[in-house]
Amino acid sequence: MSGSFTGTIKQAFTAATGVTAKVSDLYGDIVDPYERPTKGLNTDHGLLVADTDTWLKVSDGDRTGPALLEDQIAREKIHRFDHERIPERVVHARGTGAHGFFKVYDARASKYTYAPVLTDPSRVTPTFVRFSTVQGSRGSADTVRDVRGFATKFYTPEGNWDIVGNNIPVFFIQDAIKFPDFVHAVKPEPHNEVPQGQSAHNNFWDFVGLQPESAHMIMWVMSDRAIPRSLRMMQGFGVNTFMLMNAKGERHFVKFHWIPELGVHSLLWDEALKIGGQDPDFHRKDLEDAINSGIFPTWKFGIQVIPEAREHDFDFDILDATKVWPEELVPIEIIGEMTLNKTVDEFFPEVEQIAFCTAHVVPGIGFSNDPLLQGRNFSYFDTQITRLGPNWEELPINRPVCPVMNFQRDGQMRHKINKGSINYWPNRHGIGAPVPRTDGGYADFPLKVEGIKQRVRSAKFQEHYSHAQLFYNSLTDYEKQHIINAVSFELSHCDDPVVYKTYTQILNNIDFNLAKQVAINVGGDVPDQPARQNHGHSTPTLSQPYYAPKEPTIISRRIAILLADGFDIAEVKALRAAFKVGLATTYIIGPRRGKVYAAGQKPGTGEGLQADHHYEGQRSTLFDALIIPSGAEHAKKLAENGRTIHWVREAFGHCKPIGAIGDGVTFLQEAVQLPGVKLQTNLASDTVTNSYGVVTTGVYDAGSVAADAFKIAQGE
Ligand code: HDE
Repeated sequence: MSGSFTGTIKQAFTAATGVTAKVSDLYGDIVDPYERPTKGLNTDHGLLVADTDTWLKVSDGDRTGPALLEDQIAREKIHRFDHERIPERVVHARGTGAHGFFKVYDARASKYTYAPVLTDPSRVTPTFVRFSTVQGSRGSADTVRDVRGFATKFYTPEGNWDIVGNNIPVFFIQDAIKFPDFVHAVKPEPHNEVPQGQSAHNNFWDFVGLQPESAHMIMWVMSDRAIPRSLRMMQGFGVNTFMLMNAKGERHFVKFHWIPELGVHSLLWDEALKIGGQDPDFHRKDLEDAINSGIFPTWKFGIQVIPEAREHDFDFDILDATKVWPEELVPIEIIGEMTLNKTVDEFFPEVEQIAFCTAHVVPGIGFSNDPLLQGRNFSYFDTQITRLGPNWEELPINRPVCPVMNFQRDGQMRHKINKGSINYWPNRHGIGAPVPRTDGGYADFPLKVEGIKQRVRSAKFQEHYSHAQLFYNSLTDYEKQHIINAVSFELSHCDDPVVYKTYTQILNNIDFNLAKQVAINVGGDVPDQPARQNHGHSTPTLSQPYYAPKEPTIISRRIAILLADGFDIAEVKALRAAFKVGLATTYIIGPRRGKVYAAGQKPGTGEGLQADHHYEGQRSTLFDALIIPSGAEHAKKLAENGRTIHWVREAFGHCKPIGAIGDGVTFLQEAVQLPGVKLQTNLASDTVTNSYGVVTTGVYDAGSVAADAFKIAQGE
């Protein structure tokens, strides 16, 4: 990767950049010209409501008689309620979003494009991002194994530009015409609407087994990428190949990239499964909490660029969305960054009504002949008409911040009122004359096209395994093991032997060991030799740890402090202060959601520390790290409690960083007395760091608290 990515964490965003032109556009027009004598509830036609609790009825004053239809106030309330739901998105129904802004560092991209949004460093472009899962419906859980949508709308003075991307750089299919089949196969099965928020079922694995172009994508979806720790810790990819055009009229193929400053991190599968039940809104709340506490998620923006003349220089087709452009061949140039700095005020009009369209580009950006993209350009506009109606682009969250003037008219829910008698072009007044290209009009890229009309895919589109292998080869051993586990989980949920046997054979085209292990786990036919030679290529940039910030950070991490009565208050205070400096959040987990008493403290004296949660209230899965401070009585009580022992064992099993001090170390040792686990501890002296991510210290030194705290949280 080239460019200015340093991995440093920046937190500084001024109030000035906090309110973007789009946010003012959304809220700037609310004016109440009338001072009402009485304030209160109104009907939609403006009537003040005296009683919203009781339907108008015939009554003898004692007993209630029939309700009267004439009660307009009651009827309106019910009518409006009856029609609150709109069709959910056919895919990506479950999501959340936030406002932000985008800036480029300098004009370096002007050698590729004349789009000011990508070349003018003085611009602050408002953005809105919607993150989503794909398979589940609107109410499904956040932490399911799935691709995450990462769709960004840039509100530029030249019009809206949408990058409707995912957190995975490739896709399941090569040609848009296969999309309905793919979505039908992955969605709940038609006869019983099972499963929800999962791809672990016969139909999905049947389809991908018969559609080997999905092999590369399957490797990604079975990897840790599909269970992110946070929406703030995911990469984003435009996936499709777009075009850039510069002022000289030269064209370049381009792919768009988002790289999170906090690094790319995942949950473990066991955590993801449990959080799905414990807190189905985990990601949604995580995004909201971070932004509301001023820890604004930031992504570097990068482009991979290939000059038009080099279109055919690669052993894969650069228009094939099932292939990556390896960074060794095409480096990413980092040209800007985006920050999300405002949560939404109302979910429906912002997150539900935002509507993206891949065909929304601005001058200087255009489309390649990527067959997936071409189909998407048709589909997005079309789907919004079903979901929101033909005037969907007039909705406040969708309307551009630049003026919109054209002769599109009428249709359901038209908001705009045009003046005058002209609604066509050309007209005798010259109203609405198209702007010449040289003066900002959108210029289509001149491109000579010739060929024979036929349903074909080009030769390079026929090769499906080389990039799947490249991805698999590039992973660390534990990432590979996670894929073996994930595919085994999914295929074990398929009860038709044809399905899991076929897929085992597909896997053998990618990696022999992967296929063997999965076949053993799920009852497939265990292969005795690879179906194809491994090309042996790998690239570090496909593995998650590559994106770890260069300066380790605990920013926005959730740290649990496990307490029973009798803990050491000085330690806990010092630890909390140190974590606060690192912008991590600490939570006291205690025997009750009330005061927990330190050694020497008594109830009823005003002493004690307020617990955030009871041991049962929040599980270890919802935290990034765990601290057990000292205190003889507290450690004894923790050791007597099955729930706290489970807390520690579960955190340990999930490889969470665990810190323990003094008596807390004794408890920790007792709790994790598991076969093969021997914690190195030395209660008489300083910090000991175990390979398990456990940090223990016998004597607590308040002077070095900050250093210890950071070490603990990072599990060094
Ligand atoms: Fe989508 N996709 N898609 N998709 N997609 C939709 O549009 C479609 C594809 C993606 O937060 C739909 O407004 C076709 C790739 C995201 O509102 C629909 C094809 C990528 C979102 C649609 C694809 C995506 C959608 C459903 C194959 C990654 C959520 C609701 C040719 C680059 C946007 C909607 C949001 C949503 C069609 C493939 C990403 C039906 C036909 C590849 C992030 O129009």
